[in-house]
Amino acid sequence: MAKSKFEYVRNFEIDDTCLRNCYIVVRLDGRNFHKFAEDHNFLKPNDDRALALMVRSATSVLEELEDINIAYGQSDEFSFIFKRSSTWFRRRASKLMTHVASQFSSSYVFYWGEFFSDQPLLHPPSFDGRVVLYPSNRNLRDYLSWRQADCHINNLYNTAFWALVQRGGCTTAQAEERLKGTVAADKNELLFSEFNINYNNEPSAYRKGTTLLWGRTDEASTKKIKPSNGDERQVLVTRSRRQVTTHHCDIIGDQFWDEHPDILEPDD
Ligand code: DGT
Ligand code: MG
Ligand code: MG
Ligand code: MG
Ligand code: MG
Repeated sequence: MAKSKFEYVRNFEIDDTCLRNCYIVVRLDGRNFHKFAEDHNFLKPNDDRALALMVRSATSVLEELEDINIAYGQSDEFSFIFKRSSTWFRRRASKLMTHVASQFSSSYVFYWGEFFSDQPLLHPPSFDGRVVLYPSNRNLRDYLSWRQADCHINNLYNTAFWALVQRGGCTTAQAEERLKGTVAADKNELLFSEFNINYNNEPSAYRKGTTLLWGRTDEASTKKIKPSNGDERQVLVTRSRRQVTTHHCDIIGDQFWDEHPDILEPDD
């Protein structure tokens, strides 16, 4: 087929193939969610509806796209890790990133009403995306540890901050002043001695964020069969189905990785 004289413009497209053997991480982050949370009356510091909607949207990304072995989310962000051996979309970074971002954003809107039944969606949310490549299992684990440590630091701060404001009668400026220069142990102590809150008993979803993995569940159903030499009868059949599973556990230590040896592919 003859090419048009315009065909040459294709050559302006740049190659953004992700380096082979690397894990491809796509991290999304809600745009201006400070304001989005205010506008939609998110509870402080953690809104269960908002967290569940993030997890539902991320689940849709795992279900609809290929080759994502694990995802981790907290606050208004989610990281999706493509297998290092993935060849989906010829590993083109822009394709992977935009598919993740648009599947996530449309799911966030699509499922909004399931989680916020009394709160209308007032304006369209959006999520930025970036692609980062990690060449070794250690680097990937350190990346996920970094995000989970961030979750812990922010949540401990926010828990202490909002306890001071909501229960301690502080203004936000006073709460900020009280927490200035404190380390984790100080915040734990403050929560315990002033508000009788044992931080370790706070919901693990808040403290640890959410990890999504693929698991299998057995689904039972009944099926009618009719043997040639007998009467029709019902039998119970179980089918194993791949399903996204949700975890709020530590992913920094070795235990999680020992328990889930299939997530990582060996370093060469
Ligand atoms: P960005 O990402 O630069 O466009 O700006 P933001 O405002 O999204 O900032 P970011 O991503 O650093 O911080 C996340 C914001 O989302 C933070 O201001 C608090 C808000 N947020 C996330 N989850 C919750 C929640 O469960 N409850 C409330 N009240 N706010 C939340
Ligand atoms: Mg930000
Ligand atoms: Mg944000
Ligand atoms: Mg954020
Ligand atoms: Mg097309």
